[in-house]
Amino acid sequence: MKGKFITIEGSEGVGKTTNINFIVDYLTKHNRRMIETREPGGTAAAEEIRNILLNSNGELIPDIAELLLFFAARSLHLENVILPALVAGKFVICDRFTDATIAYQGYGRGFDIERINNIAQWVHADIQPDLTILLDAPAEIGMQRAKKRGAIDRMESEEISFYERVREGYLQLAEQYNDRFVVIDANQSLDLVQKAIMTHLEDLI
Ligand code: T5A
Repeated sequence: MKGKFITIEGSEGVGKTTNINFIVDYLTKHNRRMIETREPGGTAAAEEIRNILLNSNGELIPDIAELLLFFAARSLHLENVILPALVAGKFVICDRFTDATIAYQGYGRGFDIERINNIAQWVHADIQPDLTILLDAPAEIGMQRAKKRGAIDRMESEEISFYERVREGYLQLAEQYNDRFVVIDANQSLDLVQKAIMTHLEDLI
């Protein structure tokens, strides 16, 4: 792969969208070719799956269906968007990837992590991000920010303890894969968050 795969992770409302815009501006200023994309989503069909996952119109989505839908969307996204961009030498800036499945469906819902890793291996073999930026903040803070921003979706409607487990899961992943993860305190001013992100981008480019 000639390109670089950068993922941005964190629980609800930690500032992923805000900081992805910052990353895109930074790379544009440095004349890097890139695509900006997100999970679940990133292709027409994967965006339809996103709609099902985030707004199920009251229909119960069993946890197993949720897990498999995230991976189905990921498979579409990888084959049709991420891999072609990486092969073409572009930076891929992606809002969430498989770490989110481990944090949300593994630590949050309680699925066996080994089982999730097996599906991940099946769906994307050895494809891993080159850099994963984990924006970390207490679940309470992130939920307050997300609620202030507007209506909440199905995945934002859990008890606070769910997002605390998700945060814990992300921190465990960051420790386990410390070769590609950087953890940034998202509970500080946006200016400081972006200074920290910039340091890591400088290293990467
Ligand atoms: N999911 C996803 C799974 O369960 N499994 C999976 O495998 C995958 C891929 C996707 C949902 O699906 C789940 C996780 C999610 O629940 P999403 O599109 O990723 O959803 O959306 P959210 O995580 O819900 O992202 P949000 O858009 O809610 O939050 P962001 O993008 O993290 O936050 P952002 O940038 O919109 O900021 C929120 C507010 O905070 C302010 C911003 O201005 C904004 O108003 N803010 C700050 N305020 C003060 N200080 C700072 N440092 C700030 N940074 C941002």
